[in-house]
Amino acid sequence: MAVHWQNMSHINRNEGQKFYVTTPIFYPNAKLHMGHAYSATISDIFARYSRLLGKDTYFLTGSDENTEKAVRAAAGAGQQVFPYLDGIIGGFKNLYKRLDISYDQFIRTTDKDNHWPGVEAFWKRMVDSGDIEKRSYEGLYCVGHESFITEKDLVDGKCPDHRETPQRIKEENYFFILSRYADKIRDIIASDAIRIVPTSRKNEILALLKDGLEDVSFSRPADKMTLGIPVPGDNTQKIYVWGDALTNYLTALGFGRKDHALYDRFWPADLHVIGKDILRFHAAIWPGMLLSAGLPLPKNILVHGLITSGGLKMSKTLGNVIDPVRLIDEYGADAVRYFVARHISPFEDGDMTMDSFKEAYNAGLANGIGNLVSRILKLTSDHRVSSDLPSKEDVFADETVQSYAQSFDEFDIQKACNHIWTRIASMDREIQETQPFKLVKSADAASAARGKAILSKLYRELWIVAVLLEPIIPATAATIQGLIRSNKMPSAPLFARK
Ligand code: ME8
Repeated sequence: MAVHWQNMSHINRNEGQKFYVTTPIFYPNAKLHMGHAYSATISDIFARYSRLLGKDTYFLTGSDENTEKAVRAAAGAGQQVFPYLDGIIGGFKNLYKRLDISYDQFIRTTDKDNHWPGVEAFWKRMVDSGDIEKRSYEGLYCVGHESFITEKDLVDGKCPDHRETPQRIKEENYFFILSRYADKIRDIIASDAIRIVPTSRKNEILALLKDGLEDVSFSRPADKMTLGIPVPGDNTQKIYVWGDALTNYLTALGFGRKDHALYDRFWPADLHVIGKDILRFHAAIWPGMLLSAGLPLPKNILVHGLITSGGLKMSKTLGNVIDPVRLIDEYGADAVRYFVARHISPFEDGDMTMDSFKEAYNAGLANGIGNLVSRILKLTSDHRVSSDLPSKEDVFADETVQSYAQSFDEFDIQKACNHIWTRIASMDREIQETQPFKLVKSADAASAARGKAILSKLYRELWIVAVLLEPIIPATAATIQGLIRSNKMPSAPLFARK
């Protein structure tokens, strides 16, 4: 592979640039499954990529706790709400640690010091804009959705997602007059002022916006909500889930608090990573809220698909829920990260079974990068061949790396992985075809020199791969970089064959 080193440094060009990436804040009514781990992992990959480019990076995740789901789950577990929440959040953080999720902050919406002031300040801004109105409301309430749903959403009288009959509720609510912003939101999305990726999701939301938007209930009577933030100036009402939850992206940065240095440094978000199930909330309600509050809009929303297992939605009753911790125990964090990055499309639904996981692990890791590292470093260490190693800046200035960088610009992690594994395959092929292991032993000096030159080139090529792997499989990338620097083959295979 031809390598053209240029003086211009991609990394230096990114100095002074910032990148703020968020995951959804997950409900703490059960432990996280593979789907949540997917969102967290791809968000982490974007954060690590941005750091690799030298950008000032902030990565936020958290939990959406002011919900009756959590209260019911605590009761089901025979626990008090707050100890229950602490236990569940401990589990979230444990998974993140095990998966090498390099978040900068974990925001909890029950955090009165860090979250509540910002929600209150945000609410007041919407009130000042005249966009909050108290109304008497009668509707069908789906507990699973934590929202009112319409007759036309129902299938056989039940919510099709939660298979529960909704409750008919009549109550006073504060409404957010979202309908006012429908035209503006449509323009914002059509013009990519907020870029929604992939385009199919952008079109989906544009189609929805064609008919305008309905106003949304943003509070509920305080006596019907165990948890939640009282409406400023009216403690008979509490701010209701989406009005509270979406604001986390700002409150975590100090919005509405005295210390808002992070807000000044990082807002607007560069990337909200979400699943397709919460597209409407992020692409319609959230921009509407920000317009009402007069705050800058996020730049990109990546809407990923849902992970199924054996073609079916993961569900406890079907017994096909994949527990990421179990996978990490058996295969290691990097194997899980590799699988979701390379074998699940970030733009569509993807399937995953224990069998497909094992097959991918053996092909891409054990026989792929793991084998290649042993092969090359065995030869370079035996024959004392090395090469100058390009700095990370120079790696990104290499024109052959541009398609990797471009894939990241398109949020296409899968394509970025394919770039790396194409390089791995072509190095394998080069070894096969040129047989440097024979050449270096040749009595003919010219042949031996040619063998060494090939090994030296492979050594440097392997270094480039190890740099490009950093966001995807960070622990393995660091191990490979260490082995290359000391020119040693691994004492045991990086990924034992299963
Ligand atoms: O919706 N495949 O929380 P939630 C891929 N609290 N991703 C999946 C998935 C699957 N099978 N299942 C879940 C909420 N996810 C709100 C969010 S944000 C201000 C508030 C991921 O716990 C995916 O990111 O139900 C989805 O959007 C999210 O978990 C829903 O998490």
